[in-house]
Amino acid sequence: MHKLKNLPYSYNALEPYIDEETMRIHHDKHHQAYCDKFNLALENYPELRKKEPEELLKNLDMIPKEISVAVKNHGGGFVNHNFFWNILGKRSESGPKGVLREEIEKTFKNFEKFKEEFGNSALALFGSGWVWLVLDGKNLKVMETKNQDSPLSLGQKPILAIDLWEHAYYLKYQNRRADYIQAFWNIANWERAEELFTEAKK
Ligand code: MN3
Repeated sequence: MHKLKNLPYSYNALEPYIDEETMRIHHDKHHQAYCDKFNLALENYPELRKKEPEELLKNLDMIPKEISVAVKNHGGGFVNHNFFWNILGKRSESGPKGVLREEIEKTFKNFEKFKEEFGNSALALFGSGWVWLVLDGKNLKVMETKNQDSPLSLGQKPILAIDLWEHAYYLKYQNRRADYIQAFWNIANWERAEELFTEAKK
């Protein structure tokens, strides 16, 4: 059985950018539901249960047909949110400092241009989904995924992500998605992103 981990910080740690109630519902209800339904899908597949959820998402074509949609949706939701909690938290207004900064400047010209592309993509996403900064082979790029699809299923290595399901922001921001995206820059954990980038480059 996969278990839901506690948040790596308190529920109110991201205030005022993400409110405590949103974090409680998002983690304890939504994320828990993905976890439960993912476990349910794997109930009769002890071999698959032993594997890391990320491995299953990287190899969706190997998953038995009768559970592949459930693994994609609920396994995706489980893994995406594990990623998301850890890429939030530590406030670093100036953005990344090390090798990731250099690579962002190389790819997007400068940090502000990167924020613009990521933000525009997040604003434009239609329906529910995510926007990511990923390492695609040797290059950084901004991409979106629909629903709970994981970039891992497309061979991409995630560095940063924003959850654009309404459950991630609606209590505080209602229809003002742009304000939520703006707030995100105050709580993006660039130290973690640097670590992920360094790891992904290996
Ligand atoms: Mn969510």
